Amino acid sequence: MSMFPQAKFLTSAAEVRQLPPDRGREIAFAGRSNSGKSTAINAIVERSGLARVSRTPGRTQLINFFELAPERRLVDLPGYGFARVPDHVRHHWLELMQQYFNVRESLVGLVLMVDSRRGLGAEDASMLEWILARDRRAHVLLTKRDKLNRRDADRVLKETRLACADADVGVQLFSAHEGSGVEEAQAVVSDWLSAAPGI
Ligand SMILES: Nc1nc2c(ncn2[C@@H]2O[C@H](COP(=O)(O)OP(=O)(O)OP(=O)(O)O)[C@@H](O)[C@H]2O)c(=O)[nH]1
Ligand SMILES: [Mg+2]
Repeated sequence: MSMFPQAKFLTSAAEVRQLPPDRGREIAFAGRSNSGKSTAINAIVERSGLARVSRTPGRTQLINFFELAPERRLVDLPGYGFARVPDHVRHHWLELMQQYFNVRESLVGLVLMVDSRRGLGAEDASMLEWILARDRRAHVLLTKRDKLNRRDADRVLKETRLACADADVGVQLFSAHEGSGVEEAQAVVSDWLSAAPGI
């Protein structure tokens, strides 16, 4: 049985003024296009069709909100790092993200999806800086772990932990396809969301 049996899609926002009421707690999921954000949300919530999984990277330019319980949300942020996106789209993305990170009081932490074959990039590091500058929590999922052998997976885990060593950032391997690391990620989500509603 899912830890979040009441999970459901709440709303999408293309602009900051479309964000749902800023109450309770929410966790943002961010990462490059195709890094596995939507798949990770589905695995953590244990609902395969909740967040849409796309084979066409860069399609989601919306902030998608999922409600796990009253005033408890997961937020699927639009991906970045997609080469063929026009400048005005990239600019809009940057503005939307900075506004979102700046205004959102209910934002308690960021789960950052990083494809384990690529490792942490400059844009990923910026996302971590933004959230840590606001004194919120951060946790990195090294996704698609099933694509790597044991030695390469251990190496990327070690390198990413080292890169995040200055800050209080959790780093773990994750594979939605083989189900590895899902419980660890669920524990982080449930811990960050667990304060009485209304706080
Ligand atoms: N092998 C493997 N593939 C995965 C895993 N997680 C996601 N994928 C694949 O990676 C692709 C992208 O996954 P999404 O979850 O749509 O990624 P996203 O970050 O939400 O992508 P955008 O919303 O387009 O930015 C899909 O083809 C998934 O099936 C995993 O754990 N293992
Ligand atoms: Mg997605």
